[in-house]
Amino acid sequence: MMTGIKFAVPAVETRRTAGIIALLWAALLLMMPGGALAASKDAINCDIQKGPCSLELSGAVMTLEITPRPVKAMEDLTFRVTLPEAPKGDAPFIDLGMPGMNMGKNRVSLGKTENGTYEGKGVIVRCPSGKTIWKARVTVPGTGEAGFIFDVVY
Ligand SMILES: [Cu+2]
Repeated sequence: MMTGIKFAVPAVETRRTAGIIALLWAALLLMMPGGALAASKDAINCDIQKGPCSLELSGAVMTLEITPRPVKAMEDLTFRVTLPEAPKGDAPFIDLGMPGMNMGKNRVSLGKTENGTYEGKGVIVRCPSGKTIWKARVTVPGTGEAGFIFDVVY
């Protein structure tokens, strides 16, 4: 019965479909800014397998390097943070986690090296979900924090 009506009034049906599509499109456009923002917050912002990554922190450039490469889960890794100038407060530290997932506490303490960078050892675990996107949140006490999001090899 329904199909019969559809075929009987194709012009009306097409116009209605076009109207619905226009409405959906308008709704999508309205939702876009928020949606894009939510996605970019957890999006990869660092190609850690290629080399050091830099992010802005309080107007200065902070760099993170993880070695050895490829950066693999369940291996002893060295985390190296470079800051334009030595922080006045305590040494920076790193919290390892996954975007949108509670992976428990996994903090890497950093110590100052001879050439003024900060280094520490840590292990990235293998997520049971199989997801490989990890986040290293670097906190510089008294200055702020920035999150490096990257892909890890399992
Ligand atoms: Cu996980």
